[in-house]
Amino acid sequence: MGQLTPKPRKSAMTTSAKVQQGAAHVPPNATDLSSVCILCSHNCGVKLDIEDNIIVKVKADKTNPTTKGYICNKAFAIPNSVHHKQRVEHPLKKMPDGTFAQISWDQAISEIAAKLNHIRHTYAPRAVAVAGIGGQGNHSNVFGALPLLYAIGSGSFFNALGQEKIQHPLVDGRLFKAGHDHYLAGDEHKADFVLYLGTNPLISNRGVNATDTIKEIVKDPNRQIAVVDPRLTETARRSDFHLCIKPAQDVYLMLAINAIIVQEELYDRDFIAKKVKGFEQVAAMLKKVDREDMARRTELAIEDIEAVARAFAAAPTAAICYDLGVDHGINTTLNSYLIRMLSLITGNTGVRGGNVFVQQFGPKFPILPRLQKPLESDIIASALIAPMMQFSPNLIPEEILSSHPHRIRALIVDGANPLVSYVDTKRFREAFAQLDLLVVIEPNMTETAQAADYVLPTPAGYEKWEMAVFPKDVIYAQVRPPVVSGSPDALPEIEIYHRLALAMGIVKPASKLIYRLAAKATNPLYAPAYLAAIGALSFKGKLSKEGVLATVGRLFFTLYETLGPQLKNPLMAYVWLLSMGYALTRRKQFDLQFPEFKSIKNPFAIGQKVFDLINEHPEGVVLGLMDEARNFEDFCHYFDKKARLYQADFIADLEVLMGQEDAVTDYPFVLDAGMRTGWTANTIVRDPSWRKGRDIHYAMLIHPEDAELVGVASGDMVKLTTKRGEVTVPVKVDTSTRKGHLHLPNIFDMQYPDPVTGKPTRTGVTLNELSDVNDRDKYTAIPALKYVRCQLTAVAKVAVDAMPAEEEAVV
Ligand SMILES: Nc1nc2c(c(=O)[nH]1)N[C@H]1C(S)=C(S)[C@@H](COP(=O)(O)OP(=O)(O)OC[C@H]3O[C@@H](n4cnc5c(=O)[nH]c(N)nc54)[C@H](O)[C@@H]3O)O[C@H]1N2
Ligand SMILES: Nc1nc2c(c(=O)[nH]1)N[C@H]1C(S)=C(S)[C@@H](COP(=O)(O)OP(=O)(O)OC[C@H]3O[C@@H](n4cnc5c(=O)[nH]c(N)nc54)[C@H](O)[C@@H]3O)O[C@H]1N2
Ligand code: SF4
Ligand SMILES: [Mo]
Repeated sequence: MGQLTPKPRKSAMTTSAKVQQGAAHVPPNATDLSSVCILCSHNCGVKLDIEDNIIVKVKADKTNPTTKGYICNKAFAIPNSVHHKQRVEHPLKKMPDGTFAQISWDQAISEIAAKLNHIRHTYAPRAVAVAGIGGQGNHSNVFGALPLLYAIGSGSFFNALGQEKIQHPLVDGRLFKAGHDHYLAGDEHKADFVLYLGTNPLISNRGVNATDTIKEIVKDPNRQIAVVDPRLTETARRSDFHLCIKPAQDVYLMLAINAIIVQEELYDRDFIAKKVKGFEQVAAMLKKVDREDMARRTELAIEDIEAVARAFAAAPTAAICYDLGVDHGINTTLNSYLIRMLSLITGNTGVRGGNVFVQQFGPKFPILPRLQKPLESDIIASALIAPMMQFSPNLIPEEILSSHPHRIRALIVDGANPLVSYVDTKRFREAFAQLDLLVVIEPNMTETAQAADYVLPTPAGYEKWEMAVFPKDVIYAQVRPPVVSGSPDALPEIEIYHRLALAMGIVKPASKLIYRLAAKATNPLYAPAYLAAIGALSFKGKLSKEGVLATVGRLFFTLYETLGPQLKNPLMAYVWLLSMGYALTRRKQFDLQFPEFKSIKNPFAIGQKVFDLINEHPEGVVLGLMDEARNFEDFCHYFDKKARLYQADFIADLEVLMGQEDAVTDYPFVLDAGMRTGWTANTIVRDPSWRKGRDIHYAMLIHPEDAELVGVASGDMVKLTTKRGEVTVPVKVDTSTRKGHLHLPNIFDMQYPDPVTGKPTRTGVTLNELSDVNDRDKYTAIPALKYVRCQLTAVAKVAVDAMPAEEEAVV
């Protein structure tokens, strides 16, 4: 049954008071405040001007040490993401009649804490789950949400990376025994040859300052680009080779390219001898691959594939950059494997200009023990960025609907909008209806918030202290202060989790001694004593994996409670811990950037230096460099520093695929359900007025011959049907699209009040009414959003006054 809720202690009040005070003290007018753009993971540095507490101007920040003045058009939508009509201002509770009532924080926290305690004690800790965290640029919530799960012993963690990128660490874990704190990225800005697979960086800005990088490559006669994409994209137009592949056939293309390199002996013998184990077994498979048959499946000319394979192998350095075209395709894990195979056999892994292991700021921290397997599948989790294993959000519905007593019953959604952005909205709605508790932590009244039992308001990423921790090719940190103040009744996520932890009774009160040590923690002589004290307080004498995790969880909360109030914002307590951990475990990288501090021996003094540097540089600071000569060895954790190229199950799967043909289906078209355009930013900007021009930005691209076949012209509506649902969308006839292929921008329908009538109005397409939670990768459950089979039928022209406002313009 529910546990008693301890009374809030004095220390907690101190921290909370400080948080709120911080928000209130932002000056209403200011210019050139350093911040970042949170609309994609590139996190460009920006300078913001503020008038009357409104962001009025966004400028590129030339002083940001990684993006150096780079931005794209979307940055100008930052104000729209903050100042709009759908903000949540107070804690809300769903009433029996379905409306929301405003409640106090004390009521919200004590009721939610009692329910979470009841669920974890009556059923199992894993019945409490978290979905979301992070998003594109507000990552501070990780320091609250994960400790809460750790402290109660739940491994039910689902994150956006789990639905697009966890196949990368899964494969890297097997091939290199790599940890969570790395990402194997194409080093395209230094490469002689770049293979872009299923990505359109000129629009999505993937990589390092993509537009500038691509311009430089195009200008240089000695560098080349190959693009594999069914569409003649903006990036493909700039390429030397465009392989206009049949959708979802990348696995055959990659088999062909690897096979050509082995069959023609174009591989890098020295590199393989030094760094690769298992090449012979893989080569034996590749020698048998029938390249002509692979070409037939991809609908590419074999000569074109050979030209790309040979150019890749011949280039002094060659990088592979791949993204959703492959990640959200079918066979996503096998493709990640084949991509690493190509990089390894051509000697391009861990090499500048090839694919390098990049990392984020923080300590070299081992992946925390795996706590659980899913109840309903064999899918395993992987850890990426955070040391905790995460699952694909695709598993959430079945883990809620399971008949197992330990099924998920309470879900905290924080930094995600599952009823819009997660796959298979219908299935999610069915599952959410079976939850005992849905809590949504949000700055905005989203579709998921509407379905919640409690909505907890949190400041937007420009109204609180924040940071973003995506890996880059330098070790980099930028912690940004708020630039505007939001609702005085909103609380940063870390404060919300801390209050929950107190109310749930999962943290012990800190002694006066710990407070005294905390007051001196920023003195390197006292830092070890403070860390030892909070470690000892958090440890409950259990060395089991649950015990270790719970210690970590409690330590994070005690740190927040005791060090947080000493610093200019409680978030800085975590930054301080990361700084210490970084200095203790990655000194080499720090020394490469700051050779002048080599003589300082005390790692805690270096940690304090790191912390001070972050405080002094709200525009961001480079804190370390990769050791270029040992990049491979630094991240390949096998004792002999050799990659394990041969993976028996992957090879067996590939052999099966080579013997299979495409299944015949009733759905003749392939839909790319989420193309990035200059006017898409996931679900972050709800107010659609940032999209300029008269076009319908969410119109679906269709090849001219297909349009003729269906009997539609640009601006006409079609009914698009999949096995899961149907939508009616306008089309745009587009000659760069491949026949049989369709692209819908990832502009979701997030109903927003019309500026004149105030009536909720369509803003996009309910894309995930079309997708199926079961169309997923067998290793990771990553959804095949780039391969949604569908049918099209023309919709009879509708009278203009029956059309929603935005569609009138084109009919
Ligand atoms: N402007 C903008 N930028 C963004 C975002 C945004 O919303 N807007 N979102 C950010 C996020 S979260 C992400 S994950 C990234 C994604 O960034 P990208 O992956 O670069 O973007 P997409 O447009 O989703 O897909 C890339 C390409 O895959 C191609 N493709 C489709 N099917 C296939 C296939 O079967 N094989 C191959 N080889 N290619 C295929 C498409 O034609 C498309 O050109 O963008 C980030 N950047
Ligand atoms: N059909 C289809 N579905 C897709 C995709 C696709 O291409 N097609 N792309 C997928 C991809 S690659 C991604 S990355 C996901 C992204 O989808 P999600 O994981 O849902 O993430 P976001 O769209 O970034 O937005 C998350 C939510 O965070 C809220 N938010 C903003 N700032 C803060 C903050 O400071 N704190 C908190 N707590 N919340 C905040 C926003 O209001 C928004 O509701 O979508 C996926 N879904
Ligand atoms: S949306 Fe544009 S400006 Fe914003 S972070 Fe991404 S690339 Fe930079
Ligand atoms: Mo993404």
